[in-house]
Amino acid sequence: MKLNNQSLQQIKNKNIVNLRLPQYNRTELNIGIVHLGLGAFHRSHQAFYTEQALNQFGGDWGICAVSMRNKTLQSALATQDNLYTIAEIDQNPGYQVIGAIKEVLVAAEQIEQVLDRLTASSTKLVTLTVTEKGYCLNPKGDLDIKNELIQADLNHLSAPKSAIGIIVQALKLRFESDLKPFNIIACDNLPDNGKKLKNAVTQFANQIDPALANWIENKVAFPCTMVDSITPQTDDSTVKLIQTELGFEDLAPVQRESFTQWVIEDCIKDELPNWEEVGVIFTQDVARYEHAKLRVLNGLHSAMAYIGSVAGYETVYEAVSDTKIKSFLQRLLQDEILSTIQAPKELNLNEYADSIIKRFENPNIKHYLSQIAFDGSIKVPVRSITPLIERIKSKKSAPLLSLVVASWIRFLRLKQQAKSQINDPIAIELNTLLAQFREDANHDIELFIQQCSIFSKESAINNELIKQVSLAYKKVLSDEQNILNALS
Ligand code: CS2
Repeated sequence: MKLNNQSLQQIKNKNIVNLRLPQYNRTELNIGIVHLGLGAFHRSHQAFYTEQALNQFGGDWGICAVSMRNKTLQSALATQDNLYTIAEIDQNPGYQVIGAIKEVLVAAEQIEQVLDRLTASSTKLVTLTVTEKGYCLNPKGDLDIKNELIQADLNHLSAPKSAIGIIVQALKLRFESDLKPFNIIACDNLPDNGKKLKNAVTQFANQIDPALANWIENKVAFPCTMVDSITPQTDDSTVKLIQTELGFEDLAPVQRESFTQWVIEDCIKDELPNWEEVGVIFTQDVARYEHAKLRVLNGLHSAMAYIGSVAGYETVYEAVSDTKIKSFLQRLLQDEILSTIQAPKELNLNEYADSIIKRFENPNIKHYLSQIAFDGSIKVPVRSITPLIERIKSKKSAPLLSLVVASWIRFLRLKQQAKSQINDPIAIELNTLLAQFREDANHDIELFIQQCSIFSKESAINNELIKQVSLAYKKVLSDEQNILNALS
């Protein structure tokens, strides 16, 4: 039996205990949210919270989910009326069929429909998971005007390609027809995500019409958020699991841990889905949650991604099961990271850190290190280089954070030497720098830090960075075959 509107009743009749199904009348559900960046994370996280709110309170908060380019998911979901299952794969697995996504569009091919949806008066909210690079920012956090997509959109805004261009064009059309704007919720892992998005959107708008930029500045809320739930890419094992455990075919399920958290800055004055009643935290203090999560969870993830990959591991579970890596992560937290975090009052940082390591130890989740290792030039500065620089500024050394940065650089060098693809928005620049390496730690690290565009040009800081990261890189190079010896 295939999952779709028709089979839902039959599935319901099976009374499967650990399966939750939509509780509302889906045919009457209208769309109130447009989501940009349809991927596994949106479906496992924001769509899940919206589904909980619909189940308990109803409301016209159906989602139009927009994939920026990829059509695969659209085709798979179309065969099952856009229904799909979330498999929570902890010790006691739980399943939930999500009905909140009513429509799926592909921006690269259906831009008119996307803009129609965004300019419909019924659209109240836009949410966004376009990954860090989708914000098209330069290292200073401003809109990267030189970015190819931004250039293309500035020249041809009626058919925008970037998320920023799409948002501005939709707001422009609403502005011109005197329609209230929508509010925009950034849900990617970057600090001050809402502020950065607002910056990018208003700076883009300013290039085409300062009055529009001013309207956006004053009328659109861009709350900052912290999103969390470990969601590895879907693979065949999830499809099989659902077939065996639930007895139906779902070609587009998502898998994630059962833990999930969403913290949203409390600044939207307009109506929202009843998210607060289903566990979303609304607070003025989102920056602290974000800070703690980015440095602990994402920081450790990146540390494992590079150290673990160089050591030959494939998944987070494999990496954290190595006692040398686990004890390194614990020391990294205790000695260098936790003291840089201003946590929210209600959060016990030590307990939070322990609970995150436990989440990594979930044997059922196959989270590939290669997935986390993507886009290092955007992730590593936020997760490891900034806390390292903070320690340098307060005259403290940070050999362990330096080792994470050194492992990232080593990971890149090994890729470049093997001529395998570096998945990074600045891959060309990285490859050019890496090609000049000589396996001499002082030379290579000085070159990298002095020339790579992600580093600022503050020479005092860079000199200290070069010193600390070179030392770590030397350790990594000295036992090429066994990076784990560098951890002790
Ligand atoms: C990961 C995150 O791929 C990555 O960079 O660190 O996707 C992480 O799994 C999520 O932020 C967890 O909430």
